[in-house]
Amino acid sequence: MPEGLDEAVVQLVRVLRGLGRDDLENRATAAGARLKRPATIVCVVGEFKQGKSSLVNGLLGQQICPVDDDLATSALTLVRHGDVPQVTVRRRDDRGATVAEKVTIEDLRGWVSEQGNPGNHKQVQRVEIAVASAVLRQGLVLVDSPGMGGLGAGHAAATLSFLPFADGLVLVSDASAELSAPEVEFLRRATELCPTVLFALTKIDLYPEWRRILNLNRAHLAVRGVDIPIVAVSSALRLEALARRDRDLNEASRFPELIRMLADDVVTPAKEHAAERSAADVRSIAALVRTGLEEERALLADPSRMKHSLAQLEEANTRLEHLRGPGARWSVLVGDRVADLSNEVNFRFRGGIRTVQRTLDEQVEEMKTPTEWDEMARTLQTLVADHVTQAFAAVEKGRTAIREEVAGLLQVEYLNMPSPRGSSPSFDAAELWRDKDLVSEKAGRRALQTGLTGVRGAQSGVMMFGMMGGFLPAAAATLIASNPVLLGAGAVFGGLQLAEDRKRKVAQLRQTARQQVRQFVDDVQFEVGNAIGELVRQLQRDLRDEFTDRLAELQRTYAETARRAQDDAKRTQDEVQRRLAETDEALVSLTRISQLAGGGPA
Ligand SMILES: Nc1nc2c(ncn2[C@@H]2O[C@H](COP(=O)(O)OP(=O)(O)OP(=O)(O)O)[C@@H](O)[C@H]2O)c(=O)[nH]1
Ligand SMILES: [Mg+2]
Repeated sequence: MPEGLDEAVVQLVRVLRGLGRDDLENRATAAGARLKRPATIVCVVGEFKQGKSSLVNGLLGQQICPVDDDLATSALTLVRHGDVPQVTVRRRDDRGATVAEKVTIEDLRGWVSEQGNPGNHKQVQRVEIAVASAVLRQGLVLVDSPGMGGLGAGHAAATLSFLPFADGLVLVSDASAELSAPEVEFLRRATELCPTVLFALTKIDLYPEWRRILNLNRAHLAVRGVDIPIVAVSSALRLEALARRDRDLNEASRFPELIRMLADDVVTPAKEHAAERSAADVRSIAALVRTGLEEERALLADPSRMKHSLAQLEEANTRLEHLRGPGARWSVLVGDRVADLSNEVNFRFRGGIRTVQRTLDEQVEEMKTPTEWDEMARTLQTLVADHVTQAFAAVEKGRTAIREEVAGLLQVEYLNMPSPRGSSPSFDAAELWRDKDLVSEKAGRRALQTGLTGVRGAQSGVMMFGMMGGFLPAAAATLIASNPVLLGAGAVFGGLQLAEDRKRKVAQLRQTARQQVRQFVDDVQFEVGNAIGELVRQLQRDLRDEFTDRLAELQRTYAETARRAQDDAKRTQDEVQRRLAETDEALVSLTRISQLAGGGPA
């Protein structure tokens, strides 16, 4: 991160205020805010009762998430920093619409726990909590998730499907036993989807043999080639230590080590990423106002060019007016590309799901006893979740590609525009769209292996997650994990009476299984199809807004330069000298700002 970035933002805002550019000032301020608190999403996942919620509480240093010996967490819970504590429950109402309700922290149990909300009959999709906490202050957002036990694969698959959009993952498993094969497999897949994966061995105060378990786990992971940081912690000791303000006990809880790991491996890289984006914003804004000021300065020094220059500015303005209109080529391009993307993603997704269905139908033909169903349901869940992930990842990849293409087109159109001072415009319009390829090294490296490059591109984790979180738990997690179809052989075939005729029984069994598969696949296609449609529409709006805003900034720069030049023409000689000094001073500031923001000398 360029060291003087904070200072660059402050100075830039000052220059912009002097110029009365509130539009750019807002963008610069946003860049500054992003710098202070980039949002970093860390998901805490694991089998039932391993101590996930306790670990989140340990990190927060307070009892926020409900903890219980019995089933506790039943909904995804996002905890972010907020000076005023607040809890928002997002759920579906009776008519299926998503509603957000404010509740108190004391009432939380009634919403996110199995006890207070059995079988999730309140249809909670997600809960968002704001609390004041030191670990969150840097922009960390912790996500507590329901246990993925029992028929684990479904939930695991659903969790994996939103991992490309998280910055970090902590898998929690307690020291009572070694990691199970599914846990190891989950970790292996997670490392392909998420830039930072940690393993936390919990409850070490409870199991004196935890070191042995730790070593066994290390060996299991090594065998599968999973190379991730491991930390052993005790949430019980942590809370005790904080209550007693006992430093040694806090060390013994090993939470300081976990917090350090999160800071070094998740928060710092995310911060660097955010800083790069902010720096790019700062440089592009500085370059834009510099163009206007240089033009004004040139006219102050040589008023004879005024007429020609004003004509050029006017013409550029008219062209930009057209570029901002709905008929502009880039705007049509956005529409076309987004439509193509939507078709392609839907086509692939449907194709993929059809293949899954065929595979399952074949397996059903071989099925002889209800017990085989559990394994098949797991396969079904995993394969479907894979396709869901791929579909969303493809949309995100598409977003990056379209954005680049539009930026390229606009750059060409811009270069064809008349310039007040010569044959081609004097500044690099591409700078305006510069922040495209900012996939951080580490994220890029891992994501590459699964072809997910670009997914995390210009979007921040929280934005993505907000988007995904809005419907993924509904469309994928709920569907994939708790669909009645997949609740196991007992639930599905419980009604199947032992028939005298074994042949008839097997036929009936297969018939039921086929129906279940079809029903599930139809539901997923419907829900996910809708979600993709929604996402794509949003994407189109975002792209249009972004480019329209940039064009508006450019247009305003030209318009104001023309206006200022006309005002300057009426000045006395003294005033001209003063204005020259002012513009020179502003130009010097801008050079300094660009340098502080990591740009070379202007
Ligand atoms: N002694 C001890 N007990 C712990 C520790 N962490 C969790 N527990 C206990 O383990 C039980 C489960 O803890 P939770 O934090 O609710 O576990 P969870 O993984 O969130 O559970 P679900 O959300 O239901 O899957 C509770 O009784 C906790 O008190 C620990 O570090 N030490
Ligand atoms: Mg829990």
